[in-house]
Amino acid sequence: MTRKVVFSGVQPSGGLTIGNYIGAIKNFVELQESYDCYYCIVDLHAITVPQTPKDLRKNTLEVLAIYLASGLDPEKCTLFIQSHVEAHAELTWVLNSISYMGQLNRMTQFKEKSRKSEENLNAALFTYPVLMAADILLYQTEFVPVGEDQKQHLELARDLAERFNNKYSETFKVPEPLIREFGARIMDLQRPENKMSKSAENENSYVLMLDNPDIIQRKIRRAITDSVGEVAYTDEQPGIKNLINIYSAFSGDSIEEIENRYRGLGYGKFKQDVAEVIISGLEPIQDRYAQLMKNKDYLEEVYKQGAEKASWVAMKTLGKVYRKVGFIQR
Ligand code: ATP
Ligand code: LTN
Repeated sequence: MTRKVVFSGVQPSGGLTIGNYIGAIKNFVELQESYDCYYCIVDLHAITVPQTPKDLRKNTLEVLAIYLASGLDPEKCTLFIQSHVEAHAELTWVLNSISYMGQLNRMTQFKEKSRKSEENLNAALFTYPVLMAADILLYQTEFVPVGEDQKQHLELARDLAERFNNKYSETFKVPEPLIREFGARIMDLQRPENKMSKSAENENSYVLMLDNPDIIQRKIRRAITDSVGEVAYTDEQPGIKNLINIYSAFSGDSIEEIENRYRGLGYGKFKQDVAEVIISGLEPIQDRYAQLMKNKDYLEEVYKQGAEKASWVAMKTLGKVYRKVGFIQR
Protein backbone atom coordinates (compact mmCIF):
# COMPACT_ATOMS: atom_id res chain seq x y z
CA MET A 1 0.00 0.00 0.00
CA THR A 2 1.42 3.39 -0.91
CA ARG A 3 1.17 6.12 1.67
CA LYS A 4 -0.25 9.55 0.99
CA VAL A 5 2.31 12.31 0.55
CA VAL A 6 2.92 15.14 3.03
CA PHE A 7 5.20 18.06 2.13
CA SER A 8 6.30 21.06 4.15
CA GLY A 9 9.18 23.48 4.46
CA VAL A 10 10.85 25.85 6.88
CA GLN A 11 13.04 28.80 5.92
CA PRO A 12 16.62 28.91 7.20
CA SER A 13 16.27 32.59 7.97
CA GLY A 14 17.55 32.66 11.56
CA GLY A 15 16.62 31.11 14.90
CA LEU A 16 13.36 29.18 14.90
CA THR A 17 10.69 30.25 17.37
CA ILE A 18 8.34 28.15 19.46
CA GLY A 19 5.72 29.34 16.92
CA ASN A 20 7.56 27.41 14.19
CA TYR A 21 7.80 24.46 16.53
CA ILE A 22 4.15 24.36 17.62
CA GLY A 23 2.64 25.44 14.29
CA ALA A 24 4.82 23.25 12.08
CA ILE A 25 7.68 21.03 13.27
CA LYS A 26 5.81 19.31 16.11
CA ASN A 27 3.15 18.21 13.62
CA PHE A 28 5.77 17.04 11.12
CA VAL A 29 7.00 14.55 13.72
CA GLU A 30 3.55 13.03 14.24
CA LEU A 31 2.84 12.80 10.50
CA GLN A 32 6.01 10.83 9.66
CA GLU A 33 4.43 7.76 11.27
CA SER A 34 1.57 7.48 8.79
CA TYR A 35 2.53 9.42 5.64
CA ASP A 36 5.25 9.55 3.05
CA CYS A 37 6.73 12.83 4.29
CA TYR A 38 9.07 15.30 2.58
CA TYR A 39 10.45 18.05 4.80
CA CYS A 40 12.49 20.67 3.08
CA ILE A 41 14.77 23.46 4.24
CA VAL A 42 13.78 26.18 1.82
CA ASP A 43 16.98 28.12 1.21
CA LEU A 44 15.75 29.44 -2.16
CA HIS A 45 12.88 31.09 -0.30
CA ALA A 46 15.26 32.56 2.27
CA ILE A 47 17.06 34.74 -0.31
CA THR A 48 13.87 36.66 -1.07
CA VAL A 49 15.06 38.88 1.79
CA PRO A 50 18.72 39.93 2.22
CA GLN A 51 20.95 37.19 3.67
CA THR A 52 24.60 37.00 4.63
CA PRO A 53 26.07 33.94 2.84
CA LYS A 54 27.93 32.71 5.93
CA ASP A 55 24.82 32.94 8.10
CA LEU A 56 22.63 31.30 5.47
CA ARG A 57 24.96 28.30 5.40
CA LYS A 58 24.95 28.09 9.19
CA ASN A 59 21.18 28.53 9.49
CA THR A 60 20.51 25.85 6.89
CA LEU A 61 22.43 23.23 8.87
CA GLU A 62 20.78 24.50 12.04
CA VAL A 63 17.29 23.86 10.70
CA LEU A 64 18.33 20.36 9.66
CA ALA A 65 19.71 19.70 13.15
CA ILE A 66 16.51 21.06 14.70
CA TYR A 67 14.41 18.82 12.45
CA LEU A 68 16.41 15.80 13.63
CA ALA A 69 16.58 16.90 17.27
CA SER A 70 12.79 17.38 17.31
CA GLY A 71 12.32 13.75 16.34
CA LEU A 72 12.26 13.61 12.55
CA ASP A 73 13.84 10.35 11.53
CA PRO A 74 15.57 10.07 8.13
CA GLU A 75 14.56 6.40 8.06
CA LYS A 76 10.92 7.47 8.13
CA CYS A 77 10.86 10.69 6.12
CA THR A 78 12.86 12.54 3.48
CA LEU A 79 14.84 15.54 4.76
CA PHE A 80 16.52 17.74 2.17
CA ILE A 81 17.71 21.18 1.16
CA GLN A 82 15.64 22.89 -1.52
CA SER A 83 18.56 24.19 -3.65
CA HIS A 84 19.88 20.61 -3.95
CA VAL A 85 16.89 19.62 -6.06
CA GLU A 86 17.00 21.74 -9.22
CA ALA A 87 13.46 20.80 -10.19
CA HIS A 88 12.11 23.31 -7.64
CA ALA A 89 13.54 26.30 -9.50
CA GLU A 90 12.67 24.80 -12.87
CA LEU A 91 9.03 24.10 -12.11
CA THR A 92 8.73 27.59 -10.64
CA TRP A 93 9.56 29.05 -14.01
CA VAL A 94 6.86 27.05 -15.75
CA LEU A 95 4.31 27.90 -13.04
CA ASN A 96 5.26 31.59 -13.34
CA SER A 97 3.95 31.38 -16.88
CA ILE A 98 0.44 30.56 -15.64
CA SER A 99 0.47 32.82 -12.55
CA TYR A 100 -1.47 36.07 -12.63
CA MET A 101 0.25 39.24 -11.44
CA GLY A 102 -3.03 40.36 -9.89
CA GLN A 103 -3.31 37.30 -7.69
CA LEU A 104 0.33 37.52 -6.54
CA ASN A 105 -0.22 41.19 -5.78
CA ARG A 106 -2.98 40.28 -3.34
CA MET A 107 -0.82 37.97 -1.21
CA THR A 108 -0.84 39.31 2.35
CA GLN A 109 2.72 38.19 3.06
CA PHE A 110 4.00 39.99 -0.04
CA LYS A 111 2.14 43.15 0.91
CA GLU A 112 3.54 43.05 4.45
CA LYS A 113 7.11 42.22 3.50
CA SER A 114 7.21 44.70 0.62
CA ARG A 115 6.05 47.44 2.97
CA LYS A 116 9.14 46.73 5.07
CA SER A 117 11.60 47.04 2.18
CA GLU A 118 10.03 49.59 -0.13
CA GLU A 119 13.21 51.00 -1.64
CA ASN A 120 14.57 47.67 -2.87
CA LEU A 121 11.71 45.39 -3.80
CA ASN A 122 12.97 42.29 -5.56
CA ALA A 123 11.11 40.13 -8.03
CA ALA A 124 11.76 36.91 -6.07
CA LEU A 125 9.71 38.21 -3.15
CA PHE A 126 6.81 38.70 -5.55
CA THR A 127 7.04 35.20 -6.98
CA TYR A 128 7.80 33.54 -3.61
CA PRO A 129 4.38 31.80 -3.46
CA VAL A 130 4.92 30.32 -6.93
CA LEU A 131 8.14 28.68 -5.73
CA MET A 132 6.20 27.37 -2.75
CA ALA A 133 3.58 25.91 -5.10
CA ALA A 134 6.35 24.23 -7.10
CA ASP A 135 7.75 22.70 -3.89
CA ILE A 136 4.42 21.16 -3.07
CA LEU A 137 3.26 20.09 -6.54
CA LEU A 138 6.50 18.30 -7.50
CA TYR A 139 5.78 15.54 -4.98
CA GLN A 140 2.09 14.94 -5.81
CA THR A 141 1.40 16.12 -2.28
CA GLU A 142 -1.90 15.39 -0.56
CA PHE A 143 -1.42 17.34 2.70
CA VAL A 144 0.65 20.38 3.66
CA PRO A 145 1.04 20.96 7.42
CA VAL A 146 1.55 24.70 7.99
CA GLY A 147 0.66 27.51 10.36
CA GLU A 148 -2.38 29.69 9.70
CA ASP A 149 -0.29 32.38 7.96
CA GLN A 150 0.37 30.09 4.99
CA LYS A 151 -3.27 29.41 4.13
CA GLN A 152 -3.41 31.95 1.31
CA HIS A 153 -0.25 30.53 -0.28
CA LEU A 154 -1.82 27.08 -0.18
CA GLU A 155 -4.86 28.45 -2.02
CA LEU A 156 -2.55 29.68 -4.74
CA ALA A 157 -0.85 26.28 -4.99
CA ARG A 158 -4.28 24.68 -5.42
CA ASP A 159 -5.28 27.23 -8.07
CA LEU A 160 -2.08 26.68 -10.04
CA ALA A 161 -2.45 22.89 -9.89
CA GLU A 162 -6.01 23.13 -11.19
CA ARG A 163 -5.14 25.72 -13.83
CA PHE A 164 -2.28 23.59 -15.18
CA ASN A 165 -4.39 20.41 -15.12
CA ASN A 166 -7.17 22.18 -17.04
CA LYS A 167 -4.89 23.84 -19.54
CA TYR A 168 -2.84 20.73 -20.38
CA SER A 169 -4.16 17.54 -18.78
CA GLU A 170 -4.26 15.89 -15.34
CA THR A 171 -0.70 16.29 -14.00
CA PHE A 172 -0.73 17.54 -10.41
CA LYS A 173 -2.52 16.36 -7.33
CA VAL A 174 -4.43 19.28 -5.79
CA PRO A 175 -3.02 19.66 -2.24
CA GLU A 176 -4.92 20.34 0.99
CA PRO A 177 -3.61 22.46 3.86
CA LEU A 178 -3.35 20.77 7.25
CA ILE A 179 -3.88 23.49 9.81
CA ARG A 180 -4.43 22.46 13.42
CA GLU A 181 -7.26 23.97 15.41
CA PHE A 182 -4.94 24.97 18.26
CA GLY A 183 -1.41 26.29 17.97
CA ALA A 184 -1.60 27.19 14.29
CA ARG A 185 -1.10 30.82 15.24
CA ILE A 186 1.17 31.49 18.19
CA MET A 187 1.18 35.21 18.88
CA ASP A 188 3.86 37.81 19.62
CA LEU A 189 4.46 37.95 23.41
CA GLN A 190 4.63 41.74 23.41
CA ARG A 191 1.93 42.47 20.86
CA PRO A 192 -0.46 39.53 20.93
CA GLU A 193 -2.41 40.88 17.95
CA ASN A 194 0.55 39.89 15.69
CA LYS A 195 1.87 36.41 14.96
CA MET A 196 5.07 35.45 16.73
CA SER A 197 7.89 36.01 14.27
CA LYS A 198 11.65 35.70 14.51
CA SER A 199 11.95 38.93 12.55
CA ALA A 200 10.24 41.03 15.28
CA GLU A 201 12.34 43.98 16.47
CA ASN A 202 11.92 43.32 20.19
CA GLU A 203 13.49 40.03 21.24
CA ASN A 204 11.02 39.74 24.10
CA SER A 205 8.39 39.15 21.39
CA TYR A 206 9.40 35.55 20.84
CA VAL A 207 10.95 32.50 22.46
CA LEU A 208 13.52 30.72 20.30
CA MET A 209 13.81 26.95 20.33
CA LEU A 210 17.44 27.36 21.37
CA ASP A 211 16.89 29.97 24.11
CA ASN A 212 18.34 28.95 27.48
CA PRO A 213 16.11 28.52 30.57
CA ASP A 214 16.95 31.93 32.09
CA ILE A 215 16.03 33.72 28.90
CA ILE A 216 12.81 31.75 28.54
CA GLN A 217 11.81 32.61 32.10
CA ARG A 218 12.56 36.28 31.53
CA LYS A 219 10.68 36.49 28.24
CA ILE A 220 7.58 34.77 29.62
CA ARG A 221 7.67 36.90 32.78
CA ARG A 222 7.67 40.00 30.57
CA ALA A 223 4.91 38.76 28.26
CA ILE A 224 2.05 41.25 27.98
CA THR A 225 -1.13 40.22 29.80
CA ASP A 226 -4.05 42.38 30.96
CA SER A 227 -5.69 43.74 34.09
CA VAL A 228 -8.47 41.12 34.30
CA GLY A 229 -6.39 38.85 36.55
CA GLU A 230 -8.13 35.62 35.54
CA VAL A 231 -6.48 32.78 33.56
CA ALA A 232 -9.25 32.39 30.98
CA TYR A 233 -9.25 31.37 27.30
CA THR A 234 -11.00 34.30 25.64
CA ASP A 235 -10.42 36.75 22.80
CA GLU A 236 -10.77 39.60 25.28
CA GLN A 237 -7.48 38.45 26.86
CA PRO A 238 -5.26 37.75 23.85
CA GLY A 239 -2.00 37.65 25.84
CA ILE A 240 -3.30 35.06 28.31
CA LYS A 241 -5.05 33.11 25.57
CA ASN A 242 -1.72 32.84 23.74
CA LEU A 243 0.11 31.65 26.87
CA ILE A 244 -2.60 29.01 27.43
CA ASN A 245 -2.10 27.79 23.86
CA ILE A 246 1.64 27.56 24.38
CA TYR A 247 1.19 25.76 27.71
CA SER A 248 -1.24 23.32 26.12
CA ALA A 249 1.03 22.59 23.15
CA PHE A 250 4.02 21.79 25.37
CA SER A 251 2.23 19.92 28.16
CA GLY A 252 -0.46 18.12 26.18
CA ASP A 253 -3.05 19.33 28.73
CA SER A 254 -6.38 20.57 27.40
CA ILE A 255 -7.39 24.24 27.53
CA GLU A 256 -10.05 23.40 30.09
CA GLU A 257 -7.64 21.55 32.37
CA ILE A 258 -5.34 24.55 32.34
CA GLU A 259 -8.14 27.05 33.06
CA ASN A 260 -9.31 24.92 35.99
CA ARG A 261 -5.82 24.48 37.40
CA TYR A 262 -5.12 28.24 37.54
CA ARG A 263 -8.55 29.52 38.48
CA GLY A 264 -8.07 32.19 41.17
CA LEU A 265 -4.27 31.85 41.26
CA GLY A 266 -3.28 35.03 39.38
CA TYR A 267 -0.74 35.45 36.59
CA GLY A 268 2.56 35.12 38.49
CA LYS A 269 2.32 31.41 39.19
CA PHE A 270 0.78 30.72 35.78
CA LYS A 271 3.62 32.45 33.92
CA GLN A 272 6.22 30.62 35.99
CA ASP A 273 4.64 27.30 35.00
CA VAL A 274 4.32 28.29 31.33
CA ALA A 275 8.06 28.92 31.33
CA GLU A 276 8.64 25.56 33.06
CA VAL A 277 6.71 23.50 30.49
CA ILE A 278 8.50 25.26 27.63
CA ILE A 279 11.89 24.67 29.25
CA SER A 280 11.30 21.00 29.94
CA GLY A 281 9.80 20.49 26.46
CA LEU A 282 12.78 22.10 24.75
CA GLU A 283 15.51 20.64 26.94
CA PRO A 284 15.80 17.23 25.23
CA ILE A 285 15.64 18.90 21.82
CA GLN A 286 18.41 21.33 22.76
CA ASP A 287 20.59 18.48 24.07
CA ARG A 288 20.22 16.45 20.90
CA TYR A 289 20.74 19.57 18.82
CA ALA A 290 24.09 20.26 20.50
CA GLN A 291 25.22 16.69 19.80
CA LEU A 292 24.12 16.84 16.16
CA MET A 293 25.90 20.13 15.47
CA LYS A 294 29.14 18.42 16.51
CA ASN A 295 28.59 15.76 13.88
CA LYS A 296 28.64 17.57 10.53
CA ASP A 297 29.42 14.33 8.67
CA TYR A 298 26.16 12.84 9.81
CA LEU A 299 24.21 15.97 8.82
CA GLU A 300 25.83 15.82 5.39
CA GLU A 301 24.89 12.17 4.98
CA VAL A 302 21.27 12.96 5.84
CA TYR A 303 20.85 15.87 3.42
CA LYS A 304 22.67 14.09 0.60
CA GLN A 305 20.52 10.99 0.85
CA GLY A 306 17.44 13.16 1.18
CA ALA A 307 18.26 15.12 -1.97
CA GLU A 308 18.83 11.95 -3.94
CA LYS A 309 15.45 10.53 -3.01
CA ALA A 310 13.63 13.84 -3.48
CA SER A 311 15.27 14.47 -6.87
CA TRP A 312 14.11 11.18 -8.19
CA VAL A 313 10.47 11.88 -7.34
CA ALA A 314 10.62 15.54 -8.39
CA MET A 315 12.18 14.76 -11.78
CA LYS A 316 9.36 12.40 -12.58
CA THR A 317 6.81 15.19 -12.20
CA LEU A 318 9.00 17.78 -13.92
CA GLY A 319 9.52 15.43 -16.89
CA LYS A 320 5.75 15.18 -17.35
CA VAL A 321 5.36 18.94 -17.10
CA TYR A 322 8.08 19.65 -19.66
CA ARG A 323 6.54 17.18 -22.08
CA LYS A 324 3.08 18.67 -21.71
CA VAL A 325 4.12 22.27 -22.24
CA GLY A 326 5.91 21.28 -25.47
CA PHE A 327 9.61 21.18 -24.60
CA ILE A 328 11.57 18.71 -26.73
CA GLN A 329 12.91 15.78 -24.72
CA ARG A 330 16.65 15.89 -24.15
P1 ATP B 1 9.02 34.99 9.43
O1 ATP B 1 8.25 34.99 10.70
O2 ATP B 1 10.46 35.37 9.59
O3 ATP B 1 8.34 35.65 8.30
P2 ATP B 1 8.20 32.28 9.36
O4 ATP B 1 8.67 31.81 10.69
O5 ATP B 1 6.78 32.55 9.15
O6 ATP B 1 9.11 33.50 8.95
P3 ATP B 1 9.09 29.82 8.25
O7 ATP B 1 10.26 29.68 9.15
O8 ATP B 1 9.37 29.33 6.90
O9 ATP B 1 8.64 31.31 8.19
O10 ATP B 1 7.83 29.09 8.84
C1 ATP B 1 7.81 27.70 8.98
C2 ATP B 1 6.48 27.22 9.47
O11 ATP B 1 6.19 27.75 10.76
C3 ATP B 1 5.30 27.59 8.58
O12 ATP B 1 4.45 26.46 8.46
C4 ATP B 1 4.60 28.67 9.35
O13 ATP B 1 3.22 28.70 9.07
C5 ATP B 1 4.86 28.24 10.77
N1 ATP B 1 4.79 29.38 11.68
C6 ATP B 1 5.57 30.48 11.65
N2 ATP B 1 5.25 31.32 12.64
C7 ATP B 1 4.22 30.74 13.32
C8 ATP B 1 3.43 31.13 14.45
N3 ATP B 1 3.64 32.28 15.07
N4 ATP B 1 2.48 30.28 14.88
C9 ATP B 1 2.26 29.10 14.26
N5 ATP B 1 2.95 28.69 13.19
C10 ATP B 1 3.93 29.49 12.71
N1 LTN C 1 6.39 29.83 2.92
C1 LTN C 1 6.54 28.91 3.99
C2 LTN C 1 7.72 28.00 3.85
C3 LTN C 1 7.53 27.06 2.72
C4 LTN C 1 6.62 25.98 2.65
C5 LTN C 1 6.79 25.39 1.38
C6 LTN C 1 5.68 25.46 3.52
C7 LTN C 1 8.19 27.09 1.54
N2 LTN C 1 7.75 26.09 0.73
C8 LTN C 1 6.04 24.31 0.95
C9 LTN C 1 4.92 24.37 3.10
C10 LTN C 1 5.09 23.80 1.83
C11 LTN C 1 6.62 29.67 5.29
O1 LTN C 1 6.30 29.15 6.26
N3 LTN C 1 7.06 30.88 5.37
